[in-house]
Amino acid sequence: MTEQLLSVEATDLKTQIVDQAYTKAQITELFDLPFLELVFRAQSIHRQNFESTDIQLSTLMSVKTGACPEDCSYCPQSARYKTGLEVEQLKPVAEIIEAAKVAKANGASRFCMGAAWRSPKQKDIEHMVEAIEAVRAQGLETCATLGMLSAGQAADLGAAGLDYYNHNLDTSPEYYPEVISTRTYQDRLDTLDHVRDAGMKVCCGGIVGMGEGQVDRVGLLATLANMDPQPESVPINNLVKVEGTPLDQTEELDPLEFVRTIAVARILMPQARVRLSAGREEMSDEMQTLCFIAGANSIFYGEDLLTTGNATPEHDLALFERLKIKVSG
Ligand code: SAM
Ligand code: DTB
Ligand code: SF4
Repeated sequence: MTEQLLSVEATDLKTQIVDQAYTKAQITELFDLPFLELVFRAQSIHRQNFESTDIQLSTLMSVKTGACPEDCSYCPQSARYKTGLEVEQLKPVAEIIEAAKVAKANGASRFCMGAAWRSPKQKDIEHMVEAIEAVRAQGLETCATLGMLSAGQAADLGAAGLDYYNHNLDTSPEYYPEVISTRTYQDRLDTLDHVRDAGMKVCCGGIVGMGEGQVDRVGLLATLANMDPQPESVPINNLVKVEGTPLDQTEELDPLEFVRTIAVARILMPQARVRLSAGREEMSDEMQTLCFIAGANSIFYGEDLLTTGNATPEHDLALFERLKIKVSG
């Protein structure tokens, strides 16, 4: 009897462990569902976890622009590509505070500061600590994306009250070397571990439309969904093609495949804010609406992303009005 009980328990335990890890086969099955079935499932899960009409707004600010030593082949800020970008030094804290005030007045709940660094230096961390404290004092959630972090740097940012750290995996482990050679996938996972250990929330997602296969979108989402805990915030970027970058001639991804990626992300990470991120400027209102139906419930809000344009706030507010979407605090 006890033996039987033990074996049942052991089986249960095994089932639990297996259940926790999403396999790539399971995720591929989701991608392969009829579109309407996939979107229905995503919307159902979305409603179990969020107000169906709620959207969260994050505003980006590039606090240090261009001249980055990394070779990310999608990025206009890499010093290796001639993109005509104007390099800008680290912005003074006062300027960051002013931008945060404007973001808050315009309705954003989170302010995300991005810097074109491989990893910050100690003096950069000290500067960002001051900026984070000041932005928080404005009543905004704070997020930063500053490149790779050591455990100590993550601890300093966490102690300053940084709510979220954004560090994207960008694509699957297999496709990654096609896109970036100057830092490894494992480097990224290590930074994400440091962010978690420092008690901050994780903002981690990727880019689609970089010429990857569906297998790579599956691989990216598998890696994200199998993190324990899962990221609280998952930006899904559609590649913004910038002249001079190696990816500027990449073939457009089928827009419905982009929507599928959002839907699968929502199903796999039911409690995450799935952010419809870069690429919105080129999307129709109807395409964005499909993404919201598929479970996206956050956007980057503001005139610009980091160095490229974004859908305008006026346009976004008009779309929310048409859709009767409510901005959450
Ligand atoms: N330098 C830091 C880093 O890479 O960790 C932080 C800033 S970096 C610009 C933040 C993220 O923006 C990248 O990881 C990438 O996912 C996204 N990104 C950059 N250029 C993009 C583009 N052209 N289209 C879409 N997403 C892009
Ligand atoms: C993220 O996933 N996308 C944002 C933010 N995190 C930092 C950046 C998008 C950048 C798009 C290209 C640019 O404007 O430079
Ligand atoms: Fe540098 Fe970040 Fe751009 Fe890569 S994505 S080139 S690390 S700014």
